Amino acid sequence: MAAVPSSFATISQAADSTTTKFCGLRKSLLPTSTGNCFALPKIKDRSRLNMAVATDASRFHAVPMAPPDPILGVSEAFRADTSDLKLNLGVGAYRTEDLQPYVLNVVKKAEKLMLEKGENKEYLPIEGLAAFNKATAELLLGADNPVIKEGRIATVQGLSGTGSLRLAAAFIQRYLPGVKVLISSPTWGNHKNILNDAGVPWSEYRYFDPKTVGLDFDGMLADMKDAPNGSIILLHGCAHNPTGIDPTTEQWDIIADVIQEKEHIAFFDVAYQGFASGSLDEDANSVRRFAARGMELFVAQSYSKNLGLYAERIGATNVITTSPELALRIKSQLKRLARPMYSNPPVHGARIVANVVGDPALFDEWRAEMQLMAGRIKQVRQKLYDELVAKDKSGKDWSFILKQIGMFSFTGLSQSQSENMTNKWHVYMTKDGRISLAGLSSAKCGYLADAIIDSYYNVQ
Ligand code: KET
Repeated sequence: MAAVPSSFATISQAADSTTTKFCGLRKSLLPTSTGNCFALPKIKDRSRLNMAVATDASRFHAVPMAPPDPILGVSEAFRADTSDLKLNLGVGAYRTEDLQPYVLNVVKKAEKLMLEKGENKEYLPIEGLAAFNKATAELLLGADNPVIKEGRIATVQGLSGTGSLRLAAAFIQRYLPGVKVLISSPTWGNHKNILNDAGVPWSEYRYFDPKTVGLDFDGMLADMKDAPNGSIILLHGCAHNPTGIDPTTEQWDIIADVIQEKEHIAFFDVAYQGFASGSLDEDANSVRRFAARGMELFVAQSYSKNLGLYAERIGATNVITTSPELALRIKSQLKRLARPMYSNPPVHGARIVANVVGDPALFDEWRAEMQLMAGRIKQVRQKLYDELVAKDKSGKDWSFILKQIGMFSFTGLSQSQSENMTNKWHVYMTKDGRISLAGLSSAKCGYLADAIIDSYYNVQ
């Protein structure tokens, strides 16, 4: 393949010592630095300090109460509700038909194997478990992908999807400073927090068209074309959260054309591989098409949903680039960013993934369980639609529910209507009108349809 100029061409290999240089830099930037980042104010300021202590019992008196998280806060409110009717459709977490949390059989088998092997609990390397990193890149791209064969990918185990996005954002902040990340409107709410906390500027591109309850493809392309050349475009690899609307294969190709023309970099968030179509391969189609063009990519992966490893915090940051030598440099810098943040990642989830993906029998079993989970969600999606159509005599078209894919349905309910769902019907959901179908059972579809119809027609 012809050598393509890389956006990361100026990155140097990280030295062994990871902190000295930046520590020195930070110290010199601190106006009151005494050589210690958390130094107390100088002596002349102490009287002010004592007065403050005398009038306010705590040095933290000015700390305001943070609002509850728009997604995880919903689960907190759900736990506090004592009604028998309550239904948690807030967080995207898979439940069984009995609305119980689900540990995949294949995960239990992998854990049994791990226990039998009696593996130790020593630190992992900064980049994580080698077997996991190999398995995760192969799951993403396919084991035969030239990107893997040519060693043009830097993979670092991350703290699930969120931590992997955060590490990529830290890399962008350091090596592409000032470059804007464009995020879809709407998107998963935490994208904004992650970019804000990493000091990465962002703006939005049009994505959802409420009139068609579909993709605003023209608006999306126009906004990507209007962005400064060399911007970063954050895309949901599949099962867009919260809308459940993905581009078609043809649309993905046109998106890739625009990104290449504009010399943008695509940044894929892959949190639902397997949950859109039920097939792990099909759901990697977008990323694989982009990679086949020789494009440089960021990809953050998560195993929270597809292996049900929510609490294990297992995922990966991948950077696909133009040469193996550059991939090594990028990996060295990802490690350098990870070391002072969390040092090295946890081992348990990494071993589960490595065992499942690395063993053909377990892998097949996983695929079957994945299809089972995706299938159950499709069933309740259909049942909810049927109930809405049967109960709503107005003739409103509810078919958008069937067109959406993945764990969620974006109902179109407004904030006050969503609040009615919770306050009157004990249905817990996010205020943007999103419901997690993964938390719904067939038995509850009729009740949910009643709640939606009441909220839609009786609340402004
Ligand atoms: N990306 C997207 C698009 C996403 O929806 C989530 C989680 C993540 C990344 C991160 O998941 P992690 O567990 O860090 O691997 N979304 C669900 C949970 C959450 O908000 O944390 C949700 O939207 O309900």
